[in-house]
Order: sequence, then C-alpha cells, then structure tokens
Amino acid sequence: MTTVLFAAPALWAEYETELPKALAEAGVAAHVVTMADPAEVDYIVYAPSSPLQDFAPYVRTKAVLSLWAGVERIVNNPTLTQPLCRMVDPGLTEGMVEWVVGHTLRHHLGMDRHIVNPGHIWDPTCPPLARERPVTVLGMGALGSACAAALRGLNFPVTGWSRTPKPGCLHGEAGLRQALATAQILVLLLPKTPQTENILNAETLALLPHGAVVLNPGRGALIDDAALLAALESGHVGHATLDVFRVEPLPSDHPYWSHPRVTVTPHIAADTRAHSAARVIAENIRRGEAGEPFLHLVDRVRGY
Ligand code: NDP
Ligand code: OXD
Repeated sequence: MTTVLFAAPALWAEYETELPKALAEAGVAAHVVTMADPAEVDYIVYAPSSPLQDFAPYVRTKAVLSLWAGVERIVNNPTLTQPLCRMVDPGLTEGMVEWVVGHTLRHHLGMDRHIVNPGHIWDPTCPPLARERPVTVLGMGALGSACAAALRGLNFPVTGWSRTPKPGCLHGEAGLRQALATAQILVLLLPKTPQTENILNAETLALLPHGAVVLNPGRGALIDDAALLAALESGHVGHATLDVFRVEPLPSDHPYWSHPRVTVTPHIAADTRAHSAARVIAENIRRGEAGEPFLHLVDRVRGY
C-alpha cells in the first residue's frame, strides 16, 4: 500500500521518519514516498500549499489527508472526488491555545504599557481580574473549544458561537449579535467559507463594546479589512492582533504593518506537529484499510 506526501520538501525530513513509525504502531504496512505513479497511490497526505491540483489520475486513492486544519484551498477542487479529511492534531491545538491565551493575556493585562515605557511613567493602575473580562470565541470547533476551555480555566467568562446549537454556546444571527455585544476580547476561529467571509464587517464591528480587542488566528477573509481599519481609526476597536491575511505574506505596503494598534504575526499561531499529526494520519489510514469511517471528514457542501 502506498502513501504519498505532497508538501514542502522540508516537511519530508520530519514525516519520512514519523509517518512510517506511526503506521507501524497502528499495525499498518505502508510504503511512504514523495513520488509515485498516481494509479498506484492509496492515500495522499497533502499540504494545501502543494502544487498538486489535479486529483483525477489518483483513481485508486482512498482518501486525501490534509496536513492543515483549514481546507478552503482544496475543498472546492472539482477533480477531488476522494474523501477529504482535515487535520485535527493535538500539537496544533496546543499551539493555538498558547497563541490565543498569550495574546489574550497581553491585552487583558495591558502588558504593552510596561514593556514599552520610554517615559518611565510610574502608573500603578491594576488591570481587572480575568473574571471581569468577557471574551468571545467565534467558532467552537477543535481549536475554538480548546481555547475557550483554557481561557475559562483562567477565569475569563467565555461566550462561544458556532453554526449548530451546542450546550453552553450561542448560534445563529441573534446569537452572533449577543456574542459580539459583550466581547471585550474577540477571538476568530472560524473556517473560511462563503458564510463566514467578511463576518467581521462595519455592522458587526459596531456591535462590539468600545475599545474591544480583535484576535484573528482563523483566516484573513473573515475580516473586512477596510472596516477594521476604520474601526481602529475611530478607536472603537482598541487593538487587532492578526495572524492570517487575505494575501500571505502580508504585502509590505499593507496598512496593517504600520498601524500602531495592529500586531501582525506571520501565520504562526499554530503549526501541525509531525510527531502527533503522523499518529492522526496513521489512524485514518488504519481506518481506511479496515473499512471504518474516517476521522475529521470534511463536509464538501458545508466547506469545512
Ligand atoms: P473546526 O471545523 O473544528 O471548527 C470550526 C468551527 O466554526 C465550528 O464550531 C463550526 O460550527 C464553526 N462554524 C463554521 N461555519 C460557521 C458559520 N457559518 N457560522 C457559525 N459558526 C461556524 O475547525 P478548527 O477549530 O480545527 O479550525 C478553525 C480554523 O482555524 C481553520 O479552519 C483554519 O482556518 C484556522 N487555523 C489557523 C491556524 C493558524 O496557524 N493561524 C492553524 C490552524 C487552523 P459547528 O461546530 O456548528 O460545525
Ligand atoms: C491550518 C493552518 O489550517 O496552518 O492548519 O492555517
């Protein structure tokens, strides 16, 4: 059985050892390669940044296993008729929790005031406690729910919002309005779909409390950039910390780079970690071979 990795060559160094090891642990005999005759390939491990775009010749392939959590670059590919699984990796989740908690604490505690204090101003104002700082997470999936749990563990009152009803979570248009109205810190962890594009626009930004902070480790297209810049200019949004952008790398003349109340991080919020991700991939290959349902199967109509 042949599994082929389509990803940046640098990733091969990690997966060429981790994947065979994980497959052996899962009791699956598979050959892992970076090149193969398409007609001979059983599974494709795929980074959406890979040049592979035509899946039609992969007639025997039982699944395409994405190394990324976000699948917007591949989900509408008309040549992809094979099942598509997205990445849910404990290592990636851990990284996202750390990024979200770190940036939430930065803004909650007002750390910048003390880190950058050229006038040596002695300002003894204490920040409020976390329990007094409502946070909203839009997107309560694998990543959003883990971030919400970690923030709740620090006593932040967290409101979650998702597409479908879930216990303790808001949904729908009215739910979105309610979730935004209290969000002193707003975290975007939605996938990019036609329904979520520009979800943060002039109208929804206006629903946030004055001075709210926006953290976007989801996807750049979730935000109407002009509307966010206008809200930053007016002071309605106090700060935006952005990890993802419509165009990446973010062009050097983009106003986000020079805006004093925008922090740009270069799509590093969370990375798929080969050691743990290889085990997720191996489990899906084991399932495929055993005729069991795949984990983390993408709903192609829903788009995530
Ligand atoms: P999941 O699919 O597990 O979760 C997505 C969540 O978004 C679900 O709660 C889903 O609702 C909700 N959602 C989807 N569409 C809508 C909608 N129209 N209205 C309301 N809620 C909606 O994804 P992950 O948590 O694994 O990942 C989220 C995103 O994070 C990825 O798609 C990717 O874009 C981004 N990401 C960014 C990284 C980075 O380094 N910056 C790294 C990894 C991921 P429901 O639960 O009802 O289905
Ligand atoms: C992902 C990402 O989707 O890195 O996994 O953004």
